[in-house]
Amino acid sequence: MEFSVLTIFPDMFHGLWNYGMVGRAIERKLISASAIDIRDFTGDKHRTTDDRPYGGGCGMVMKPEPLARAIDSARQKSPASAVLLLTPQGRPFNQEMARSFAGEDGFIMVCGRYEGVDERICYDLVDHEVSIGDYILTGGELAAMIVIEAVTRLVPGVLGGEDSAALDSFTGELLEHAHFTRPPDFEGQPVPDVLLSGNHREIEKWRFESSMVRTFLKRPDLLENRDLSQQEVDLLKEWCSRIESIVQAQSARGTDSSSGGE
Ligand code: 6GU
Repeated sequence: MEFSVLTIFPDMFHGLWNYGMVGRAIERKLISASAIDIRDFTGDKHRTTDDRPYGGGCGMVMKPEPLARAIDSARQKSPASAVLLLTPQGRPFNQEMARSFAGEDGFIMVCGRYEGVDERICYDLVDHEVSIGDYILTGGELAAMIVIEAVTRLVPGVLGGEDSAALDSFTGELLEHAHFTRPPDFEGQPVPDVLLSGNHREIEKWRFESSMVRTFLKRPDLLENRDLSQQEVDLLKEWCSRIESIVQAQSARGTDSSSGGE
C-alpha cells in the first residue's frame, strides 16, 4: 500500500509518518507514504497555489495547473494508485470504505485548502471524492490522515493480534464489548467476575451481551439497520420480556402513574 499525499503543508504529516501504528507500518515496509508539496509544481516566483474565484465572492480557489502537474507526477511514480480528493462534498468515509480501500494498491490523496479546488481537477483526474463527516475543516490534511490511519490498520500484517481488526466496532456492525485490564479493583469498581473466571464459553457470552447492550444504548441505529442473527433476536426478546415483567410488577404495586396509582 502506497500513500502519496499532495498538500501545501507536507510537514503536517511528520507526526503521522513517524509515530504509532502508521510509523511502524512504514518502518516494516508494509506501507510506504510521502507528503508532496504542491508548491513544488508552481511556475511563478511566489509559488502561488490559489487564486480568486471567477464570478466573484469571498475566499480563494486552488489553481488547477500546479495540482494537475502534482497529480501527473505522482501518477508516473505510482501508476496503479487511485486519486482521492478530500472534500466535505465527498462520500462520507466509513469502515466499509476503509476495508475496500485496504485492498487497493495505493492512493494519491489531494488535500484541498481554501474554498476548494478548481472544478476542472475533478473532471478526469479524480477517482474518488471523500469526506470524513458533516462539518467543515479548512483543509483536507487532517481528513487524509484519518483515512490513512483507518486504512493502514486493515493492511494485512499491520496489527499484531491475529483478528483484532476483524473484531473492531463497525466491522460486524455492533459496537465492541467493554474492556477491562488490571487492577481487578479500581477505586472500588470491580472487574466483572466472569472475566476473571477463565470460563471461555461464559466470557464469550458476556462479551456478546456487552456488545448488544452497548450498541442498543449508544447506537440503536446500528441495530435498526442490521440483519440480526437468531442469537441477537433471542437476546432482544429476553430483554423485552424482562422489561415487560418489571413494568407489570410496577403496575401490580400500583406505583405506575398510567395505572392510576397514587
Ligand atoms: Cl475531506 N475536507 C474538508 N476541508 N472539510 C471536511 C472534510 C474534508 N470532511 C469533512 N469536513
